[in-house]
Amino acid sequence: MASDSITSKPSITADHHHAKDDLEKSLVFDAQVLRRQSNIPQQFVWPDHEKPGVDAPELKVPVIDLGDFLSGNPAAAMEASRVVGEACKKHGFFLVANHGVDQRLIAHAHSYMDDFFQLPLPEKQKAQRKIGESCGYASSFTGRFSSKLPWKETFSFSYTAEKNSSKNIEEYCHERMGEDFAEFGKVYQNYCEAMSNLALGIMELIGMSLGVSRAHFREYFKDNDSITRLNYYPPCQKPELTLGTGPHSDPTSLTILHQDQVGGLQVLVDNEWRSISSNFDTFVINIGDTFMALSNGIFKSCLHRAVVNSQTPRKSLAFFLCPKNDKMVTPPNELVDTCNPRKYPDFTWPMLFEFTQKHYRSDMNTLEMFSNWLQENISCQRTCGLNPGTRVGQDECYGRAKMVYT
Ligand SMILES: O=C(O)CCC(=O)C(=O)O
Repeated sequence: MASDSITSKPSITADHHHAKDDLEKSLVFDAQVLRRQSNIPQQFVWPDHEKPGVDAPELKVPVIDLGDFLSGNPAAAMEASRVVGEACKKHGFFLVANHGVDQRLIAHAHSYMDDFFQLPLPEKQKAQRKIGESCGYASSFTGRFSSKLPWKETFSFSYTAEKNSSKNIEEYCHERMGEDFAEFGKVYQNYCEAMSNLALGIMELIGMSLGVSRAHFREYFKDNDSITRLNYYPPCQKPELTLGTGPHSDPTSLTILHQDQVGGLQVLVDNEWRSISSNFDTFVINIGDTFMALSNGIFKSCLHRAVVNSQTPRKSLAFFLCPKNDKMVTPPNELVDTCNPRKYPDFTWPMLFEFTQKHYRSDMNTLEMFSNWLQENISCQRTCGLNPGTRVGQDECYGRAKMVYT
């Protein structure tokens, strides 16, 4: 999950709202116009060391056939969990096939994306996402950052698996986009439900592979408060200068990505960018920072990015599994001992989310920076008696990195 995933030097800044104000006045990412321009605005040009190279060799990631596991075969579950464990210790990426998600639902989710992103900009902006929110439309991140902007548009939804709140995406779409979007909202509500179920199945395999009970992480994520993001990458006439999504590790727990046939996802393994080829029949799964903390650092959350091309728009749908908002992110006892002591402090997902939205652009160091920041705030809390993030007028208590923002 690129936070939207533009990297910065690892520092916590307090004055980004000034740059933001200037930008809001000047730059608009209207994909219908920009996709044809032979020169791209400077804000989208990435530094030389981060520009995409020529061709990234393919990364062969394991394809886990979930068919037998889902139909209850214990030997298949053992074998699948072994392969999942190996991949998650190495780079955190694997594919799942025969996943049981209705292909028609996936096809609908893609076709409604085409309809939405082809709308004129003012129509899409009816659902404009505000800074700090996790829902809505964003045309690049022109309102948030001043450089290294991603060449993409996104539409994000919050999803909660808790019973009795099952219609939230439908309601949101209806409210922001109007009655014509009722069916659109229903498709993504159903898609999120399917993703949440799939994620809980994968959590069983992950629990087995880590040597905790099969039910542990399934139970932990049962009431997940997750996010789905539709990524739309318009063609770019200078694809060698920019990135669709900048290098980042996902701050969330587990990502289930469905990409169309165009391709563009790349993962950094052994210091080399490698591509993950697209296959409409599979989902790409990766571990995020929150799960890295839950596994006490045993599973890796790995740096990835997306490149763009000059000809064809590209779409991907990302479901970011997150714990229920009030759940503490703390590893099970089985994963902590004297040889493998606690690596990260306890936190809740909303604390990490807020950190990535207000104080830090997600990159490969997010979890480490967040842990340091939390430790500082815990000691500050002991001194000043306030919880991290407590508002005092317009100020907030953030330890040594005291933040002031409006
Ligand atoms: O579109 C892709 O392939 C990657 C998307 C991604 O990394 C994200 O949305 O965080």
